[in-house]
Amino acid sequence: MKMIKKCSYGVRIVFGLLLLAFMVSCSNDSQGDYAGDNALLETNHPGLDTAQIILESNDKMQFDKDEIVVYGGQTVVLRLAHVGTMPLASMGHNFVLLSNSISVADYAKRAMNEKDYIIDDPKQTIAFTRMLGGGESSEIVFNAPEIGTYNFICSFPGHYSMMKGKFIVKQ
Ligand SMILES: [Cu+2]
Repeated sequence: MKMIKKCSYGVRIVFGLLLLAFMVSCSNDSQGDYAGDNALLETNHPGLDTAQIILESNDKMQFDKDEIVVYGGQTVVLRLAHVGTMPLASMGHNFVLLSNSISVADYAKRAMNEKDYIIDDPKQTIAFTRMLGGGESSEIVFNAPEIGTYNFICSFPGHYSMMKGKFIVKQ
């Protein structure tokens, strides 16, 4: 009996730790607290292992940057924040980094027919965030692609003509 009691106590500790880990991981994808995270703003100097990028999107169908610069070999931590208030269904935004083998218009047109407006093919899509509604934010981590200039867009139908920019990987 003593053994069983010890076990269930241990199980409770493990469960507690899992719950804690879950809460911590959820807070990374929190809603609306991006203003408080300005401390982790852009750090994209050459020589750093990690580039931290914060990209904002809004209810006017705009990104706040049309150019993002990182350096070859870096790990990119990119946070997309939707600083508007409109819901995902009418003003959803994501960040999609396109491979060089595909044009923005071609990608956006074909993505309209895909689940979550993402073409599920690493040869066409280098990295992407989930689609966000107003007040939400999301972080992704990916390796900088090889040195060159890439396009990024929001692939919500009709948004790419206004919501696009260059993602530049420098030496
Ligand atoms: Cu959008």
